[in-house]
Amino acid sequence: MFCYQCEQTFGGKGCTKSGVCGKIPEIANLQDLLIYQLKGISCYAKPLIEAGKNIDKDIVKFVENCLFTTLTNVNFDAEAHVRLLKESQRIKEAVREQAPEGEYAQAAAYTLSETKEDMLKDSIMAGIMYDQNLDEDIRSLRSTVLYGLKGISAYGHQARFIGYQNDEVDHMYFLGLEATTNDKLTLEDMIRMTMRIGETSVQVMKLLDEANTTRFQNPSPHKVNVNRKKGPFIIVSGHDLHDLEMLLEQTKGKGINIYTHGEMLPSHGYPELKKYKHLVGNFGSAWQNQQKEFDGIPGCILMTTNCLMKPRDTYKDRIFTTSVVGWDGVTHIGAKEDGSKDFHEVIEKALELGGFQDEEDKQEILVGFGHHETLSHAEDIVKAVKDGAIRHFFLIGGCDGARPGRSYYTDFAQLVPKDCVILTLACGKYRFNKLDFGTVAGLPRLLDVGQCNDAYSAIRIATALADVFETDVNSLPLTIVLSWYEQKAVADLLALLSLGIKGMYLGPSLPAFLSPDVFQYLVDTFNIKPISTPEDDLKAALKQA
Ligand code: SF4
Ligand code: SF3
Repeated sequence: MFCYQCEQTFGGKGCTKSGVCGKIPEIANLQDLLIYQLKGISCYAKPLIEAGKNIDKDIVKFVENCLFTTLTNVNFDAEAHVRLLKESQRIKEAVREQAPEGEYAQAAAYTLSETKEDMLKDSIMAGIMYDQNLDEDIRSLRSTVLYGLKGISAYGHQARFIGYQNDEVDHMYFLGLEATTNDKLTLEDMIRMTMRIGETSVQVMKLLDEANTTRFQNPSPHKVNVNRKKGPFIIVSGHDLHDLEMLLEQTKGKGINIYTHGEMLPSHGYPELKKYKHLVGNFGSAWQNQQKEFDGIPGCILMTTNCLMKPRDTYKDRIFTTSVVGWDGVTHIGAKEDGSKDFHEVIEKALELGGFQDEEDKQEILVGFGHHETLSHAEDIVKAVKDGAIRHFFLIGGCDGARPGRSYYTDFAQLVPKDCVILTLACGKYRFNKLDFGTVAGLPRLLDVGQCNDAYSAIRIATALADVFETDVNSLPLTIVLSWYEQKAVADLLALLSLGIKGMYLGPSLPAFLSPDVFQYLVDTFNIKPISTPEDDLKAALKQA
């Protein structure tokens, strides 16, 4: 196996023996072959799209689901991959029938083997490093495009689940995947494609924002209890608000408390979710602490998306997966034909386990500062900046992870001067969101904008403020400090770059899939800066302002 798609990749270079995430070679190799199949499908789909034809939405959905399945910490179930591989062959043949005659890449011509053993043998040619002669910058950009698409697929999947889709985003899955197997494309072509992936990432986040704010209304400030309450409970993790909504409906009046976990925290801000009185709080801290925090708890956990870690035996019988998430031996709750889900197994188990017997004192944190809420204070914010009460804004956001270098983000947030506002989003916020930052100019100093896809909200906030100040985003007193871990952060980063945002700090380490030349291109074009120390970076950011 060879995988270098996430930040915790072994030795900062690549996982070759087994994934640091727990992905065994069998899964990694099946994922390589699945991506290879998607590339094959895309080779046939591209001329159809170019001829103005629409690709069947079931095929789009399949490709989107497969991409999402291979995202870090999502699916570790070999049989689930074999099922998807078999389906991929059927789909490839169907698209091939419609495609014009012509010369297609090897991935298009390949016929899937019958057995898992043979698939694993075939997977060698689908590996990232298989073509030893491939230019390292092309390999790097192909990987960047693929990982950006994986991130986009996660957001696209969530939006589609509640009935929102966008043809341009849908087409980009195929056009992007085809580009990663097209030997005719030059470095410049691939750079252009990388920026198109960034633009698509903006589009899909906008779509998801529209989907979430239409269905669940615009988030508004809400205090969330982060300590436990007495009684049976279910913890809902991941990003999918609709899964949470279905579970809240099905647990109504059953005496079960629902807690959010990880990236589900911002759901407390949405009026159509916070109206459920049994949505009582947020459990635990960042995803990488789940094995310790879920250990033997007297309740259930539902994983709707990433990040899933290897479940310990002490809770393997009470953790459930849904959607594209999976782990061999863990009960999976599938969707019915109409998209609805029946969570009775989770509910019964939670009641049987009995829940917490004691209650902790309340401790609350504040969420709900999406673009709508934050911009409702625009006038006050602008006045505070003009009066000098607010000196600078820092957006400290992105993924969390287990590496010790990530204390940088906690230290940075704590060092931010009292006359500056901190905006945050995604799960990296767990590094500091339980600290008390107080207020500035009547506003909380720490504003939780939402999940990683709410990078779109941050963009809306920044562009609206830039308009008021009659300037551009790069001239605002704003510094973006990104932490990355998995491929949604890659999509977010590309989105920001495609909008021309410069001078971002990126850490805790640089992506292994960026070749030195590609990284240099990003430095030269976008002035990307690898993080150094919180003290130095903060000083530089405030000096520049
Ligand atoms: Fe390694 Fe990350 Fe790939 Fe897992 S997802 S195998 S940790 S690079
Ligand atoms: Fe976190 Fe896994 Fe990326 Fe939506 S939950 S951000 S790491």
